[in-house]
Amino acid sequence: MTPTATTTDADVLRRIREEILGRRTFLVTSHAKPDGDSIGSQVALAAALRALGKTVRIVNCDPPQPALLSFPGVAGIDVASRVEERYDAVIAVECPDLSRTGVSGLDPNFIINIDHHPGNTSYGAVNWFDQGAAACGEMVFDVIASLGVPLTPEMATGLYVAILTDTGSFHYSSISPRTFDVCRRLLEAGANPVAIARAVFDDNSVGRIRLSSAVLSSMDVDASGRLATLLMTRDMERETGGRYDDTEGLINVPLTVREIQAVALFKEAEPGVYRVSFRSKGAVDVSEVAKQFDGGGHKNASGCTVSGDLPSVRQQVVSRALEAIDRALQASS
Ligand SMILES: [Mn+2]
Repeated sequence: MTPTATTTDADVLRRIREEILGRRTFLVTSHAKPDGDSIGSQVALAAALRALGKTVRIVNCDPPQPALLSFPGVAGIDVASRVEERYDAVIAVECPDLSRTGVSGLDPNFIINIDHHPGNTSYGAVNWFDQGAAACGEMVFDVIASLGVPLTPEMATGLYVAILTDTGSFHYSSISPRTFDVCRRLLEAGANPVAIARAVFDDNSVGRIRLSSAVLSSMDVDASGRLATLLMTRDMERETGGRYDDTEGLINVPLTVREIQAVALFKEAEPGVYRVSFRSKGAVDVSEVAKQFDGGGHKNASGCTVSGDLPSVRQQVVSRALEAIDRALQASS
């Protein structure tokens, strides 16, 4: 089956198609600490390029999360922080800025920039942003369609992983009819949503459960009942045997409480430095909160790094987050 594009950005897609078809060697890359959208989009795109007879290498500065390693193509991703060779084109997915790749040596190449993050700096020779895309996977779907490459189960699986993870299992407001249109076609092309969800989410360890338990026990809810905070310290890691990276998704747990509108998770990166992640519902814009601390992200998912002792870091972040919740409530009343 050859899918047809669902986007209206026909001109830039045509340009991307021409630039790809006219070139032979490609490097595909994405941001540091690649998530499901980065990994799934990259392997699908690489598979489509290979189907056209192109030579493709995927390079990321960090390895994929272990839960993603079982998917086709993922084990073949190279981990490197510098590339020396030249390619006919570098395709960066999910990178608001080229430095976000954490890979040096890319600049001299012809760069195609495909991203759905606000604030993209247009660093490519060709730039396609679609903030309306729920995942880069939706955009890569359109690229593959425009290339006329029939979707294989491998490509469909990668793109489904991208969309499943980047929508928080179909929880975020970025979801549109297009999301489901794309997913429908991915299932038709052989993506198995049950097997994919099990592989992505059922990868627990005892240490992770103990660490999750400690982090959730730290939950504090403000007096209004609308903001929850979570804390994860290096001590908790040591005591439980869980790892810092094991807490992905934990931040979403308090958000399942009807009254809670936003969650802030404070992770102790090193003594006196906290990585703060935010999640929110609907109109509550946590990218605005993160920006006030030189961070960034999406309306419903963002992050920043704040230095200081925990009580003061917590107090600053909580007051800004409560302001964002108030703004959203005022706007809706
Ligand atoms: Mn994404």
